[in-house]
Amino acid sequence: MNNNQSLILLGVGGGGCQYVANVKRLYDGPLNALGLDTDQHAIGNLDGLRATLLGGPRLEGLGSGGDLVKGRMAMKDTTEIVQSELEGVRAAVIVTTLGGGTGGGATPELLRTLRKMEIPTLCFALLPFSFEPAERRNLAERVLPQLDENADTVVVVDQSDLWQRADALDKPLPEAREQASAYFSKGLTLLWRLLFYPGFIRFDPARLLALIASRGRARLYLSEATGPDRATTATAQLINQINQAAVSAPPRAVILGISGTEDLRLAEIGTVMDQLSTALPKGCRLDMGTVLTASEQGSLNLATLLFETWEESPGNAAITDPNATTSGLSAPKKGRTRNAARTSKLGYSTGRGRFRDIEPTIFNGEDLDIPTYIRKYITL
Ligand SMILES: Nc1nc2c(ncn2[C@@H]2O[C@H](COP(=O)(O)OP(=O)(O)OP(=O)(O)O)[C@@H](O)[C@H]2O)c(=O)[nH]1
Ligand SMILES: [Mg+2]
Repeated sequence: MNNNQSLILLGVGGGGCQYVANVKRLYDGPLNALGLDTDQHAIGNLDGLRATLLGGPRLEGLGSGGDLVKGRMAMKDTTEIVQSELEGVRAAVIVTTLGGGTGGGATPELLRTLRKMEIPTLCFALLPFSFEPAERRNLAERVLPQLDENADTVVVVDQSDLWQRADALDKPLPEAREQASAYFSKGLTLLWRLLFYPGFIRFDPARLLALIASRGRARLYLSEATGPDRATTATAQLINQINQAAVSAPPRAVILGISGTEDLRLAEIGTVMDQLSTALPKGCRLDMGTVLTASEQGSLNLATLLFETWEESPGNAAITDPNATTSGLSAPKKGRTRNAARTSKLGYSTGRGRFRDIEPTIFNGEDLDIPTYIRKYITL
């Protein structure tokens, strides 16, 4: 099993599949992704995304027509095929658009299947645009509690907010769609990049699994800046977004991904970490990783996931997932259930795990070690 396949990205319904197809197209590396929809025609229009038709004979590939029950039944009809696609998967990221019958009806059922298979789930639920009929939003609101109940972590993203933040509201539609997808894609693929293409500071995969399994809501924020003060500017943008959001609970744990090109400097990482950790509430745990990309010369990108229900426990801190290998997301060993792993073993590594891939800074034959302003954020 290739490690890239141990994490899967699933799109559900017409909109969810479109987002995932765009993410896959925009991501510069192998990404294990699958679309799930009841509409054969919509599946045919997915550019480069493998997709499974849900509820074949029941709906004859014509979609659910906005019917949540049909969406749910279609997923039930196709459970075995979907399960076979998930063999060996260690964690699933789901993107669903709510407002229609497939996204709204099939997603809770899919999450139940994933839970039975003991696969931790991070579910991005995109709400209808504010200009869409009120019934769509009402339908979406009805589905959210079912997502909360069946997913491990739910990230609710308002599509109008997303397009506004991506500066796409005023653009012609094809361009706007591209821009909004690119923006979302950067945040979403952060996890893949952090785990599979780390640069300098690696994010601990066991830690990611523990955070996803924490059962609750999370929020996604992204920022980008160029120029000599890009670290300060991008961090200020991020903090601004975090502070402006109407939230139900303050963050308890944060994953920060810093991505830049070869010109990313250690001092910039320090600036981001100093400013962000100062802005976060006391006791909020901040974990980070860096990614070096070849594209987007000169820009520094920040992506954060803020978890609202993380509980730091001595058990978590002390136990390392025995299934986690160097890359941490390999298939679980047979013969023990992942439920057990989730409740008692899915802590984060307390060894020098995250320093594994850091090249020592050698100067005049001496290892200068990690600067303290970086090291103080990292648990040894
Ligand atoms: N950004 C974007 N959003 C979309 C797209 N298609 C649908 N949506 C959003 O997704 C919501 C649900 O619509 P669909 O995804 O088409 O519905 P579905 O889940 O396929 O369900 P049915 O078509 O009723 O079976 C809509 O209200 C829109 O907000 C798309 O191509 N791009
Ligand atoms: Mg549809």
